[in-house]
Amino acid sequence: MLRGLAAEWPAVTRWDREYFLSRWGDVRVSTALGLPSHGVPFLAPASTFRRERTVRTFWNDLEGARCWLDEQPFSLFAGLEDDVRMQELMSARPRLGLNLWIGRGTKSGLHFDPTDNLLVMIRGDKFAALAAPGESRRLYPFYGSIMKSRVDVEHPDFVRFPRAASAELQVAWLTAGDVLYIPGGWWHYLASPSESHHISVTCSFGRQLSLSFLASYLLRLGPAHVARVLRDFIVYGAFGRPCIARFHDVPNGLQLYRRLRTLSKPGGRADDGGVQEVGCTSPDLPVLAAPRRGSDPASVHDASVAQSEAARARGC
Ligand SMILES: O=C(O)CCC(=O)C(=O)O
Repeated sequence: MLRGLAAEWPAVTRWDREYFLSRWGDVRVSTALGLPSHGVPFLAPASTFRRERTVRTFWNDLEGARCWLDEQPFSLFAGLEDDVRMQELMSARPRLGLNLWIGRGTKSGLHFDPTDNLLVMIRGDKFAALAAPGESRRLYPFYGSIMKSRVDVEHPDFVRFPRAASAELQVAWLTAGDVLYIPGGWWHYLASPSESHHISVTCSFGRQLSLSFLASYLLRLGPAHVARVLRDFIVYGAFGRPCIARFHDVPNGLQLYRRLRTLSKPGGRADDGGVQEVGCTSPDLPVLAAPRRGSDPASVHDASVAQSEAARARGC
C-alpha cells in the first residue's frame, strides 16, 4: 500500500456530487442496488442487484442505501481521465482499463483477479484485506468459481471453514490519496462503511494469469473442483446452456471455454479473451483480521515485495 501517493491528483479535490451531476448527470451506468450486508455477495444472482440508472438517479440512491456504481469504464465519462494521473504510477506496462467505483456500504467478497490491479482511493475510506495465492486452500473457493472465496471475511464461519482460522490476511484502511497494488492471483476483499460514500479508481494492467497457472491451481484444489469446472465447461460452454450469472461473475468453466475459443481464432493471443472479472462490496469490522480504523497496519506489504511475490507465484 502506498500511503498518499495520489493525494495531489485533481480528482481528490474535485470529485463530489455537484461535479459529477453537472458533467455526467445524464450518463447511463450499470449499478447494484440493495446490496446484502454479508460479505459474500457472489451468493446472489447478479439480477437481484443489477440496475441501469443515470448518474443523477444513482446519486439519490447513494443517500441512504448500500449501493454501487461498480467498475464503470472511464470511456463513459468524457473528460474524467483529465483528473487522474495514472500514467505517473504505471510506467510502460500496458493498461487494460480505467474504471470508476462509487458506493456506500459495499463489500467485494474475497476473490482474486487474473491481472495486476491498482486501486486509488479518491474519497472516503475502504477496508482492504489481502492474502497470497498460497492461502487458497484455507479460503475455500466456490466449486465452479475458484476465484471467489466462500468465507465471509467479517463473519467467518470456522465450523464450516475450519482452515480459514489459520489463513493469513494482510489488512489496511485506505483513505483518500492512498494507492493499493493488488497483484494478479492475490486474494482481496474491500469493504466500505455505510455512513458515507466512497469513490475510487481501479486500473488493471499487465498480462493475464496464464492458463498453466490456473490449471495447476485447479488441480491443487482437488478432484471435486476439477469435475465442477469441466462440467460447466461442457454444459455452459460447449452445449451453450444458460447459466445464472452470479454477482460479478459467471462460472470458470464457461470463462475457460470463452478464453480457449478466443485463442483458437486467428490472431487470438495467449493473454487475451480471458476472464473479465470484477470484485466486489462494508465492514463494521472483520474478524479474520481487523485493524482499527485510522491505524496504519505494519503488516501490509509494500508494493515491491508484493510484486515480486506475485511474479514468483506465476512462475516468472
Ligand atoms: O473497490 C472495491 O470495492 C473492489 C475492487 C475490486 O475488488 C477489484 O477491483 O477487483
